[in-house]
Amino acid sequence: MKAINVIGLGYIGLPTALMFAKSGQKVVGTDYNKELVDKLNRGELTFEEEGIEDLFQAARKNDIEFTTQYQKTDLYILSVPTPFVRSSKKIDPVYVINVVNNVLDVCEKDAILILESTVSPGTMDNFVRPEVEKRGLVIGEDIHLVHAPERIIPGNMVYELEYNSRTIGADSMEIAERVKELYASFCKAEIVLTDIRSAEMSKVVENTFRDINIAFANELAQICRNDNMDVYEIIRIANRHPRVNILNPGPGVGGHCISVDPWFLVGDYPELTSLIHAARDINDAMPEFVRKRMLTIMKENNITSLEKVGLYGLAYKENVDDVRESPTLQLLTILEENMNPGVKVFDPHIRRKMVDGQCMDFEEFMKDLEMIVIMVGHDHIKEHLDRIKPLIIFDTKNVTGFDHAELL
Ligand code: SAJ
Repeated sequence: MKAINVIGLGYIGLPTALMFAKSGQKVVGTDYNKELVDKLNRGELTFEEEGIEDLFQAARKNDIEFTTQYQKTDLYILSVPTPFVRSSKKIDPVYVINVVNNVLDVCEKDAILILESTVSPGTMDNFVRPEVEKRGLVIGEDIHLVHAPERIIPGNMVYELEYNSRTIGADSMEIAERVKELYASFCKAEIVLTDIRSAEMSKVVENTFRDINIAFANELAQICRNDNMDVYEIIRIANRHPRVNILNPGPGVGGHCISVDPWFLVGDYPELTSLIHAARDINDAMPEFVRKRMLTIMKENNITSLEKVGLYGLAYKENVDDVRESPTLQLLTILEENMNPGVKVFDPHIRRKMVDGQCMDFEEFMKDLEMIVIMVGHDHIKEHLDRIKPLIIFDTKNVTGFDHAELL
């Protein structure tokens, strides 16, 4: 059996590689980060995720190895970062282009190259096909291009790998069917076949849909705050309507997906994306809304120094150890710009020191604290409600249920 070479062993590539190995495929995981590869080869995981330990053990019992080298084989899965350029809002395809070229250097004739990373619609046509054609290779004969965007949510990735429906975009149905069969080795849900552009667009649309809906909840929170209405009560009631399902307001939208992907559409279609752009702006402005609200609550309670205030949560959302685009980091940046740092920070899932004022221990964080701002609703804080009850609480995630807690 030939190996599947999974390129990029991050939040998506690693669980995907493990799932293929668990299901009996021969897998080689490649990453340019030697430290990460060495760690995986020692049997150590690189991030926290529900169920990933068991998956790792099951995969290691089968045929999987980790290396910095690309393999000569006939099947590649690419899962690399796809950031956006802040000034233009367009995708920066540099990682995709690099790994595609590294694959083209070694792959067998007739190999299938599956791109799992989320990309702006048109990336395959505009950036990947030219790299292949530059080499005189014929797409559909020498190499086959496929886009199979991932859909798994951090916090529930292992379950969703098996039970989420998937999309396979390919130039020919024959290749799409072959790739479908491959993913069906572990994916128990429907696998939909389409063309590459539709697969690219539908993935970006899914995350944009969620961003817009979160923005709606965040805008409602601001309207309600302005006139002293309870946004949570209003959403709870509105959601009893059979066709209404409003999401939860929060301190901002973090992570590397929802806060990034809608920009691809804004960057490529600036004249056609006023709603999408407005939603991004609303969500991006939430850390500033939290800062102002935090200062108001401090004033009302005669707290004069930020040193008596603690931000709980650095991760971008509950029960993960990923801080990319985290609302807390955004809030800290604004606090620094306003020349008033000194605030304490704690996150039980972040075990490396990342910011000034960060406590590595909950007790140290709680010492002399007068006010806590809950930025992330980790299970940990729900288990320590008695400890924080005596404090002034600003609960941006509405997780405490205390009458005296201030909400967004
Ligand atoms: N958030 C809110 N209110 C909500 C829901 C979320 O403020 O009601 C915030 C979260 O706190 C977080 C951010 O939004 O800061 C994003 O969190 P998320 O849980 O909504 O999504 P991600 O970014 O972890 O994962 C998303 C998922 N996409 C969709 O649900 C459409 C996931 O399925 C994708 O695979 C993933 O993006 C991805 O990799 O693209």
